[in-house]
Formats: sequence, structure tokens, C-alpha cells
Amino acid sequence: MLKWIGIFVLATVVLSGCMDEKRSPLETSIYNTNDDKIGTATFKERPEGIEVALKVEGLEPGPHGVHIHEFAKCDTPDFKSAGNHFNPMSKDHGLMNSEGAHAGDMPNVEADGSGLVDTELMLPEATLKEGQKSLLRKEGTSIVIHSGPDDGMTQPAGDSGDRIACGEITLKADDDETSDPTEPDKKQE
Ligand SMILES: [Cu+2]
Ligand SMILES: [Zn+2]
Repeated sequence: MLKWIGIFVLATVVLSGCMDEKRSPLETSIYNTNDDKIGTATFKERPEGIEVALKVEGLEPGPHGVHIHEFAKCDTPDFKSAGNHFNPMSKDHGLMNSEGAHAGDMPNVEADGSGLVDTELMLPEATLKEGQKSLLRKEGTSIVIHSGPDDGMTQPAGDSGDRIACGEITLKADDDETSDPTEPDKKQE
């Protein structure tokens, strides 16, 4: 009997170990409104929160709002399917807001003269592990880039304009990685 418990415990440890590895780092592909892949976001669990390495090209030069949104659903052309900002603690929007911020709020990113963003951001109120503040809770969440800057104040989303790029943050993301980007219409389901 003890032997079986031992094997069970060992198997559980090994399996959960694999799971954590799969959850962090987690890379997602980011698509524009034409459904073309324009970059990636890589999420890493850190003691102080989640570190987000964002690499995107083809944006308008200048500042852009970027947030975690509540659903892992990036449907073109407007990405409305991603829902509102990720907000498990029911706060108001805005990093400058005394009643804020959403757990999914992040500082603006700046696209350089060639439209490139290559930067690191932090999500201090979120985790990749299980729980209420997890980016992977339920089906997951998404990262959305906006046409303009987030003013850090205006409800509900900082007046940051249209949603111009979106990446689904989900443990199912691997499926997208293997599909051929030159055949975007070939969907198996
Ligand atoms: Cu947003
Ligand atoms: Zn927000």
C-alpha cells in the first residue's frame, strides 16, 4: 500500500513539475487586424509578478496602450471578443488612478520610427499559476495593443483608441504555433 502511495506522490510531483514548466515561460503570438502575425509576447513568472517581453513590428510610430484583456479570444477585425481589461480585483482602470488599477493595466509602449516595439513590462498583480489572479484561469486571457496611448485615468480603458493587435494567452497556444501561417484559412474544426 505504502509503495503505491509513493508512486502516486512521485507521479503527481513529476506531472505538476511539467505543468509549471509549460506555464512559464509562456510565449504567445500577436496578430494584427488582418490576422497577420506581427510579433510575440513572452510571459515569465517572477517573485514580483509576471515579466512580459513584448516584441512587435509594423505599428504606427509613437506610444500605444497595451493591456491584458479578460478573454482568450482575438477575433478580427476589432478584437472586441477579448472583452474588457483583466480585472480580478474589481478595481478601476488606470495606473494613474487612485482607485486603480486593473491587474491587466500596463504602461504605454513606444514604437520607434520603424514601427518596432521591443520592451519588457511587469504585471505585479498577476500570476501564471492557478488562482483568481491567473492569466491562465478558465480558458485564459489576451494581450491587446491599441492605436493610441492609454491616459492612465479615463474609464474604462484609458481612451486608448482601437484595438490594433491581439494575442491569446492560453495553454492551447501551442496549436497555433504548429499551423502554417501561409495558410490562415485552413482551420481544422
Ligand atoms: Cu486594451
Ligand atoms: Zn484597465
